[in-house]
Amino acid sequence: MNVDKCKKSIDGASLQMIDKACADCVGTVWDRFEAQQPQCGFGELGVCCRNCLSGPCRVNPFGEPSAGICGASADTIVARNLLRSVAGGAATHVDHAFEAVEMLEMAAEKSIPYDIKDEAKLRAVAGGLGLETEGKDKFELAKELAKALYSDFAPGKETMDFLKATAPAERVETWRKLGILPKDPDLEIRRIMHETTMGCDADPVNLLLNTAKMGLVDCYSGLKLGTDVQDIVFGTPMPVKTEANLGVLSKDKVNIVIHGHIPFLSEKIVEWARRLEDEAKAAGAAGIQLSGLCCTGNEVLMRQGVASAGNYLSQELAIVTGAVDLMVVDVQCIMPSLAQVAACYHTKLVTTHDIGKIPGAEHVDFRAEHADEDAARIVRMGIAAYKNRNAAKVEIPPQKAEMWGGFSVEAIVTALSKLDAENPLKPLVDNIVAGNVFGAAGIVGCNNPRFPQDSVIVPLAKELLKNNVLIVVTGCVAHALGKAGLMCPEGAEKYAGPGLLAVLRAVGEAAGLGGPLPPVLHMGSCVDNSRIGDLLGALAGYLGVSVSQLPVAASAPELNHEKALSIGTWAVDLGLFTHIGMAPFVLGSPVVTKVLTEDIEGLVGGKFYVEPDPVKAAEAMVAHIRKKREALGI
Ligand code: NFS
Ligand code: SF4
Repeated sequence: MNVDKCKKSIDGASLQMIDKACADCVGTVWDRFEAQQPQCGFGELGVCCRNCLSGPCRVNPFGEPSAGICGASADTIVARNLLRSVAGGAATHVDHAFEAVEMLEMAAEKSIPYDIKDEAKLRAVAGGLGLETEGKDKFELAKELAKALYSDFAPGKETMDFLKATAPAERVETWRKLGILPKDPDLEIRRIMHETTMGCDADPVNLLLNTAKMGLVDCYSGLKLGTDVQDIVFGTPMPVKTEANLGVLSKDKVNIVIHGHIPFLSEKIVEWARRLEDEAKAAGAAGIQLSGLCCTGNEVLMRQGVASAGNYLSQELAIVTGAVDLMVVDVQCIMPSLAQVAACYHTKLVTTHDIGKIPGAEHVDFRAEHADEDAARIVRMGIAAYKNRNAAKVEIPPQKAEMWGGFSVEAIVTALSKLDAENPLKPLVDNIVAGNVFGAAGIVGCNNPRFPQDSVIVPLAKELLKNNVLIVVTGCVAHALGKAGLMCPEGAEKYAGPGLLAVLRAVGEAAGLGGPLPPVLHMGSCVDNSRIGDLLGALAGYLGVSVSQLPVAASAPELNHEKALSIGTWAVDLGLFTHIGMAPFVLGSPVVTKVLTEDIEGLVGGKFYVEPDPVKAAEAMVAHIRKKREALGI
């Protein structure tokens, strides 16, 4: 445990738990990060290939060997590796969304204990796809919608209907001209695996165009599909107040922490935690305290107001408090180390998904068909574990901050309609034109142990707010800024520049929030990045311009997962200036690096920009916004 402690996190609660882990002799992600140093330079440059059994090959971008055994150059290897990673990210979102469509179908057939909660959204999405919505009850229409959505996964289409129905028309035309409109997601992902295998595509430009195509698969068969279907089944989020950080854990209650990504599990856990309060009391606890980590935490925060225990790098630390009785997980971003950390305390770790099993955890085969029984069983396992809690090992950090969530596009439009019912986007656009709101930024993505936890995210956000840039967030960035106190009305008073603050006050008062709107609006989990796309599409439509002309920028300051790469690729496809806090593994290829950070702008309007320093990154984002404002003549 030699890594300087302040190099691990800027969050006091995390630092306290890192000390406790050390005292309890529990290894954490930072110890393992240190054990990996120095990390392989070939890997970091992206020039290592093991796509066939002649390899592994390592190419030297500065000399010899300049090619792998088959002759693949650094450009080929880098582009191939990047494409596989982006396809990996897209596959997670497509699989997630497919599962959501299956759930929609089963809910429509009433064969599972889930309702269809947002009938208005059901009708809007079905209508958008050209389905006849009149004279059908919600279950009948949901069945038809599921069928239509499945058809996007079937062969034979020129491109996915859902993409054509939901992406801005100008963008669809741009993508068509570039030849990157995907046919169907399964075909495209299969083709990428084929294309990147030994002896197929060696052309870095062709590989990069197909990377851009994967960004579209990621959004329109993944993010947007997942969000819309989940809203239909669980309801579209509306503003809700909660709290964030490890201080939300309770000394007296059964603490159940939900971690992963898919709300079909977490929504049921929330329901059963509420229903089994009395059993927890009978076991001697004061009740059940639920909290969430990562994106499933965001899902239940947005819709149910469940508190946030933290983001990616806090997952082990939650258990280190000694107060977590049960952690239940499904898929993605779950460190396998949780089993070892849980074994040092009384914490029960429960896996629930076919493709998310962890040695050392207890597996409950959670199925929608018997979701109530499964969720009740898991909550009862938490209550039983509470009895094993060792008070001497419990230390809950005091930090927790007020945090607001629930800012779906529908919620934002509802709030703005209090200022102009006819034309809800007008007040926002007028304020952008007047310069009170200088522009907007979407900050999204993960933590990464390369950066002290939240150390790029928080200063970047503060700097942008100072410059009157309105911020929307998703994913682990939301937890970071919630913990830092930027996602509540007080955060507006403290951090927003004067122009922005006046607008936040006006909207907050009109919407009856009892104070200014938070300066950082929580739009959800990482699949909910589609909400940011929808908002931008609506603004561009209102102004009659392309999304790429808007005075906005995107950022993933502490990106980690392949999902962040696929989402970032889509953001660039959308025409956005996309800041990332570190280069992905591409620097071994000057061609790939130049295309991603320069040339691609001429094709789609967006590009990647790499900068680890948050203040410099904010300056570049503000400069980009200024350039876009000037081009629009505002
Ligand atoms: Ni997004 Fe969610 Fe967090 Fe990164 Fe992981 S939780 S889907 S990938 S680490 S933001
Ligand atoms: Fe080496 Fe080529 Fe095989 Fe890759 S595909 S491991 S570069 S021989």
